[in-house]
Order: sequence, then structure tokens, then C-alpha cells
Amino acid sequence: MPIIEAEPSPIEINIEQTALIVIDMQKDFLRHGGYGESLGNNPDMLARTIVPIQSILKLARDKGIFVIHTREGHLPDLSDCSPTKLNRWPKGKRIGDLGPMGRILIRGQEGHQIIDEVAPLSSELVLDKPGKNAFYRTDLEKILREKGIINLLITGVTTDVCCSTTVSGANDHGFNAIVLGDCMASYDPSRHKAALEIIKAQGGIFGWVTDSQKVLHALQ
Ligand code: TIU
Repeated sequence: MPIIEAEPSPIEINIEQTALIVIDMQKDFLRHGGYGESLGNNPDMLARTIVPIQSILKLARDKGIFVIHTREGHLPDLSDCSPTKLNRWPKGKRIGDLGPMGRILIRGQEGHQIIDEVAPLSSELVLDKPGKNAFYRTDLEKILREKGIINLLITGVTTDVCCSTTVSGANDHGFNAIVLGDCMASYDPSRHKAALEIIKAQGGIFGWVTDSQKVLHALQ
């Protein structure tokens, strides 16, 4: 079985029991005029993830690894968005308000779409989620169990928000969370670094941290 070089230790994986998760590579986070920018961030900070994610998507597709793309977003009537998530920011910049790419973080709007550069194939799963953690109010655990998956290669945005909460969720649900650091970014590089440190500290308390080159080397 392939062994991936990682911190705090290498990890041996069986490809049949491994899935790739690409988290929230949506226009709302990576393009100007979306949710990320409405929160005061520069979306260009996330662009460096695109090329390494493309290389890992190609690898997964070549090897037949199960691929899941997630999207954070809410129903048009906001019935799946708690008041605490909705009311935290000034009016006009809130989830559901109208922006240059349609209503912010609403399913079906332009901003909610995955960017073309890492677009899902029709055979791949696109998982809509109302929260940050991909296990929250989704069928993700059930889908992975049915496929016999135990290892998750985790990529996407942002490291300190939807990725780290999903890593924590994966760990609690009994999956090995293997994070590809160069395929992940935060709007703030220091938060990216800190989030990765927390995942791999204490002997890998939440999971493993590696990068796309090490995964390509192990699996190709
Ligand atoms: N704000 C921020 O960094 N991220 C999010 O709100 N969602 C995701 O990370 N997808």
C-alpha cells in the first residue's frame, strides 16, 4: 500500500478506502464580489490553491479515487441559516443580500458555483452544506461509510474555517483526515499556518499534514 510522507508521521493508505474532498472552491470565496469579500477579505489570497488542486483532481480521476466537492450555501428562503449566522454582519453584506454575483451564499446564485478551474465532473459528488463543517446536516458520513472510505484527502478553502472544522468533524466521525497544505488557503497566511499546526500537533491530534507533491509521489 502507498505510504504518504506527512507530519507528524507518514501514513499508509489503501486507495480503495480513500476519498478526495475539495471544499468550497466557490466564486463566493475566490472571486471579487462574493461572500469572502463581503466579510472584509481579499479573495485573491486563495488563488494559489487552484493549480495544486487541479493536479490532485487529475490524480484522483486517473486512479479512480472517489471525489467529493462541497459547497457552503443556503436555501433562498434562508430557512437553513440560523439567526446567529445571519445577523452577525452589517445589513447589505449579509448572507442572502444582493451582491455583484447574485444573492450572497445562496444556492443557485452565480457566487455559489464552483469556479471553472476545478469544476466537478458529472460523475463526481457535489455536496451542499449549510454549515462550515461538511458533516453538519449532510449525508457525508453515510455516503463515506457505504463506500467503505476511511481516509480523506482534504483540500479547499478556507484552512481555518470550513477546512479545519471538516477535519475536526472527520476525526470525530472516525476518518483519517489527511490535509494537503498547498491545496488549502486562508485569507490570512498566519491563520493558515496556525490551523495546520493545530491539526498535526500532539502526535496528529486531528490528522496529518502533507502536500500535493508528496501525495503525487506516493500514489502515482
Ligand atoms: N470566512 C471564511 O474564511 N470561510 C468561510 O466562511 N467559509 C469557508 O471556509 N468555506
